[in-house]
Amino acid sequence: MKKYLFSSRRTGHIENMTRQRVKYPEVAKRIVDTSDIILEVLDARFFNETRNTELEEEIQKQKKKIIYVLNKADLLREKKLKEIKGKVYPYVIVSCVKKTGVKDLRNLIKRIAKTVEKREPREIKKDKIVISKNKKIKVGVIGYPNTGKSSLLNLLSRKAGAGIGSEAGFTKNVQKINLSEEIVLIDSPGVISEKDYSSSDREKISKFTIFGGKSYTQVKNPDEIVNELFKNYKNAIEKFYKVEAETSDELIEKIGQKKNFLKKGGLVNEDKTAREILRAWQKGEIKN
Ligand SMILES: Nc1nc2c(ncn2[C@@H]2O[C@H](COP(=O)(O)OP(=O)(O)OP(=O)(O)O)[C@@H](O)[C@H]2O)c(=O)[nH]1
Ligand SMILES: [Mg+2]
Repeated sequence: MKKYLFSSRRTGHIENMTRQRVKYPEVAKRIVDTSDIILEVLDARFFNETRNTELEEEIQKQKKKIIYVLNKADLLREKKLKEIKGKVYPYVIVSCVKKTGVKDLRNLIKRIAKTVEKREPREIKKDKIVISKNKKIKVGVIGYPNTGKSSLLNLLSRKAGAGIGSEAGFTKNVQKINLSEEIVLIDSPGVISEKDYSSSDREKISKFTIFGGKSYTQVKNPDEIVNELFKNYKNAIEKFYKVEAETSDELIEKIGQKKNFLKKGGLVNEDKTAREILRAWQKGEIKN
């Protein structure tokens, strides 16, 4: 049932995958074109890294309103929470898990909606932008894969309307939900900024995997990504697994031993162990 955004190995449909990958940024761009207000959902832990500066420029160019939604606040320590305040504007700090900040966001949307100039309403129909009869104010939700766009929509609508998935690239098409009589919310698939995305550049792949853009289940070389992670978050990983290591190879070795992730012959299963580390990281169990 599920299609995978990046993994061609898994399905074998390489062409299909490539075509899809090209399509998503276009969908996000169309959301910007047709919306009056854009919610950019960011992972509060990596809010700079999960920003899409290309789309933000487009939003500015088109003089649309933006609201930065710093989600997953439950995964941040108090000190970090303080640090991120006011770094982007206007912003709301939310947690879809703890259900905090949602009321503030709803109020902010309503307040900004009142300031939206009436322009000729447009909407996406069968992949094309058309003049719309619908006079509702459109609020488009954009953001990096896996930042919680669909979760947020569910909360805002108080209905379990939009599908949620724990794998990056879950939402495949555009979904709409009424926020009020006058306001409609539009979900979209997650996209990584063009400058940060690559299907071959290992450094880029490592980076966007660390920030949640690609699921730990789908990466080809989990050990390479653990190596990158280790460079920046050594202490956090050591603390979480209660091990000490000089190198990321040693780290994988020790955690594999500890978890008893062994192959035939008793050697540590490095792939499985590295994925476990990435899983814990992506789920926010390892806190930095
Ligand atoms: N800890 C935590 N996890 C969250 C929060 N919001 C969403 N998640 C989790 O993040 C994962 C992705 O959530 P989605 O709502 O599917 O994210 P999305 O941005 O729609 O993802 P795509 O459609 O793949 O781009 C799920 O496992 C959610 O449970 C939050 O506030 N805190
Ligand atoms: Mg989604």
